[in-house]
Amino acid sequence: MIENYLDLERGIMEHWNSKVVRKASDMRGFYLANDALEKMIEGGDPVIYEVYAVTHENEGELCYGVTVLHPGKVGDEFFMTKGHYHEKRDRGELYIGLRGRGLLLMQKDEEVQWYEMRRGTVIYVPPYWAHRSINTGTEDFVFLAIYPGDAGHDYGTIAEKGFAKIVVEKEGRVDIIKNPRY
Ligand code: S6P
Ligand code: ZN
Repeated sequence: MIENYLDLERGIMEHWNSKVVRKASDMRGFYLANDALEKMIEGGDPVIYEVYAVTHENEGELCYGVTVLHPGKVGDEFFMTKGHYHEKRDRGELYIGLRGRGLLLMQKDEEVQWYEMRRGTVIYVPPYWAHRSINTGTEDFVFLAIYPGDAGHDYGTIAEKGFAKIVVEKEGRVDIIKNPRY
């Protein structure tokens, strides 16, 4: 498909061929507060985020997708995506904020960086950097991501170790602290 329509105000994309829904039960092991997560799952297993994407698999092609990350917390940690490296590590990505507010957390070896995102923010994720988004606001955090067709996703590395930093609410403020499990 060549042409599409993205409602920039609402962050809704008309056409997509891939929809991924991550519920609380898909996020086991990603948050420090296991008990709080289990309680949430028992209480109805809410959706944490959805991704609507147009995908192509070949080298030279591009994929693009809208992520809708809902607001909320598990324990003190804000709702976040799983986060990943690209399977082909030398593939970069572009993030564009559409709605709400959040953080993009990036990590390469032991180096960690984070960037605030809101409507209009453009972040270039260079090759070799793992990336995770976090909703630090009270409404949906929505962004568009554009990445190479053959990038692939390596979730295992992050699932095992997490990122070196976690994003929590402390005394009503957003705090980026050392991940005690890392
Ligand atoms: C894909 C891009 C995004 C994420 C999406 C969900 O390379 O970075 O579309 O897939 O934000 O995050 P995750 O970590 O569950 O794939
Ligand atoms: Zn990516």
